[in-house]
Amino acid sequence: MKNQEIAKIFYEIAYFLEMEGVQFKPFAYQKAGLTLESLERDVEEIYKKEGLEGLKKIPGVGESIALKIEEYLKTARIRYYEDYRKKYPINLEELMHIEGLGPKRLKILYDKLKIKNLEDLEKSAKAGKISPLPGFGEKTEKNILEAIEFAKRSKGRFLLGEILPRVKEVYEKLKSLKEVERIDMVGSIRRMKETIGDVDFLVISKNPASIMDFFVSLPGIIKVWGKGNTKSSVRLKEGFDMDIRVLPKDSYGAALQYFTGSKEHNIGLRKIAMEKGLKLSEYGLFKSARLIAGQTEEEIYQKLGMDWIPPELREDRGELELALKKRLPNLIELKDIKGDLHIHSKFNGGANTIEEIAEQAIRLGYAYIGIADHTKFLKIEHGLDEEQIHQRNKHIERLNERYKGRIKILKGCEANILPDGSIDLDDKCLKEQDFVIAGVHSRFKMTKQEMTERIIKAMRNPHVDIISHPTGRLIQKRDEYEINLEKILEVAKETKTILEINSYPERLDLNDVNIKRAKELGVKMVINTDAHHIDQLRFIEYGVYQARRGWAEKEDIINCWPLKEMLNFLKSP
Ligand code: DGT
Ligand code: CA
Ligand code: CA
Repeated sequence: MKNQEIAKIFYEIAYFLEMEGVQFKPFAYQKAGLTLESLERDVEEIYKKEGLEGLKKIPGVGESIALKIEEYLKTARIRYYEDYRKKYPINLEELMHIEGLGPKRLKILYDKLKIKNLEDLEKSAKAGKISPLPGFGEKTEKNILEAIEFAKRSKGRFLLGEILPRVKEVYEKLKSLKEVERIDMVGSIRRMKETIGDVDFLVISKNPASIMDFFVSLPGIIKVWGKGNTKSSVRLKEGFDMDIRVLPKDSYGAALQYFTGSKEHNIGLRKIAMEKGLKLSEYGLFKSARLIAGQTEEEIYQKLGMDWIPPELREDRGELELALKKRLPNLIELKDIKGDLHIHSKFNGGANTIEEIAEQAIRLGYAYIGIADHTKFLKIEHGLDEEQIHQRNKHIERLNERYKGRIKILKGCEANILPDGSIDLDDKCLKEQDFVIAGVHSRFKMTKQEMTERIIKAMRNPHVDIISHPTGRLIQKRDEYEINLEKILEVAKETKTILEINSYPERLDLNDVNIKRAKELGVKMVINTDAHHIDQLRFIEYGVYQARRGWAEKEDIINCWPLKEMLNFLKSP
């Protein structure tokens, strides 16, 4: 599927246009990129079936963008883009993700210092050549160096949400082969870790050679690291590696257990086996030299006197002890989600109308949705003021008449927690909402004490129900803000403030460890998508995986509850 490749090009075109200070056009390319990136249908299929007209029906795709998609599908390049790349021969992929370096600044760095990549950037910053440039200064130079460190640390790992759809595609292709008796994803991708180093597959097959041939010739492979009789390893053009192993049926369960990991979990499990006088390896569970379990994972855990452990829990964070006592949590599942409370509509610059969002939510089987538009302080996101919110609410009330019995639309907002902890809307407006989400969207670099007090003050505001993306981290881009999370959890419990598990692939905030801690303290959470486009409503699965990794059960997550129960909790002081 070429959707992601084209989306990436559009984002880069938008970036080049912004470097040159072009108005409006960058937004159009960004929007097209966003749409393509989250589109479930394959653009190539659309084009094959419906031609240029079909492309133009994709929201956000007009004539000129459709022509560029066509050009790419036909020639594997887009001349408009190639021209920009010649004009600015810089490694955008490396540089555009450096926090604090926008397109305007990147252009200055290229024009004045010929900075083309991360290495150039680091050299110049270390030599103090950046601070004297107009609009930069010493503080910016220092921030750039910090951001470079961050980029280096996270190199070589990929966001789960970025690669999972692609990996599932490969999985389905392999699964459809008649020679494949069984196939599983293992390793970190089975544990649904937020970032993935490489992707691992296990297969049962009577004809391993044909599987190896098929695997190394999958479309999109740019390098074959190794091809053996039962094991191969490749790199995809998206940049990540995939390993595959074909295994005998008798030890498949043992291999499944071993290669799922984590390494820490496996070490703990082997220790338990040893204490029982048994030996566990990737080939099976043995008593002396006799194999006593190996075909399935379940029988291995069972012969060790334990319950089977869901892969998301296998991080050696206490799951082994609980499995021995047969007291593992009853983890939430995707099907438990009854609604999504953090959706941006067209009112604040999102891509879709509330009607479109409601229709999509009905398709997902939701009982309720919450429209949580940005509010006025956030000008770049077209935040709404009190009057606009009031008008929107009247619109939602009319829609609720129309959708009665099908879905309930809740009136909400994602308001801003200002640096002093106050909220950027008046009380009358806040009172008018079914629920109020509040989040930090500015001044990220405060001291730990200041930031903690800022968020606590918002939680103590009687109108605030939910704190969005509570730690503010962006995976591989920005660390969490300095906060005393333990203190925030305490106050959340006391004030019955709900903390969000934001499902956006680069947020996943709260993360697994923090979710587990929140649960221990009895803090309630909500899994939201923060969707700006209806196709992003499917991100909810990533939030659910993260919640499972944090041991969450239905009672911990308010949007697993029926509407009435959830509203009661929101309304309680
Ligand atoms: P990743 O790829 O970095 O996201 O993480 P994993 O967990 O997928 O790690 P990977 O691909 O190196 O190995 C897959 C699994 O194989 C890993 O989760 C556990 C198992 N494994 C690999 N190497 C070792 C090892 O040295 N000791 C043990 N006990 N298990 C290992
Ligand atoms: Ca792996
Ligand atoms: Ca591997």
